[in-house]
Amino acid sequence: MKLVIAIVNNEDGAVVSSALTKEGFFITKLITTGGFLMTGNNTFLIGAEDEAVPRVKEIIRTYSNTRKHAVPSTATFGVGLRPDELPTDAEVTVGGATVFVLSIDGMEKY
Ligand code: 2BA
Repeated sequence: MKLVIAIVNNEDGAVVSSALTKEGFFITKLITTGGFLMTGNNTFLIGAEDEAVPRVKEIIRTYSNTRKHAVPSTATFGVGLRPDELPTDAEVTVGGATVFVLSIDGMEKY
C-alpha cells in the first residue's frame, strides 16, 4: 500500500481530482501554498494499492501542465535575496506536478 502525495497547480486541481475520482480512486484535496512563490496549489493525498500507483501517476502527469511564473518579491526568502536585489524579469517554471510516493503499513477506516 502506498500514499501518493501530489502537489498540483491550482489551475489543474479540478481536472486532476475529477480524472482520479472518475477512475475510482479515493482522494483528499488540500488547499496549500507553495513556499517559494507563496501562491496557491492543491495537494492530493491518495491511498492506493501498489499496482495502482503507475496509473495514479499517469493521470496526474496527463492533466498537470507546466507554466512559467514571474517571481514576486515575496519569493526572496527562497533565493536568499533582498527584494531590491531580485531581478524584475525573474521567472520560474512551475510543474507539472511534484509527486511523492510513500510506503505505508496500511490503511484503516472505522
Ligand atoms: P513553490 O514553492 O511556490 O515553487 C514554485 C516554483 O518555484 C518551483 O516549481 C520551482 O520552479 C521554483 N522554486 C521553488 N523553490 C525554489 C528555490 N528555493 N530556488 C529557486 N527556485 C525555486 P516546482 O518545482 O514545479 O514546484 C511547485 C510546487 O511544488 C512548489 O511551489 C511547492 O509547493 C511544491 N514542491 C516542489 N518541490 C518540493 C519539495 N521538494 N518538497 C515540498 N514541496 C515541493
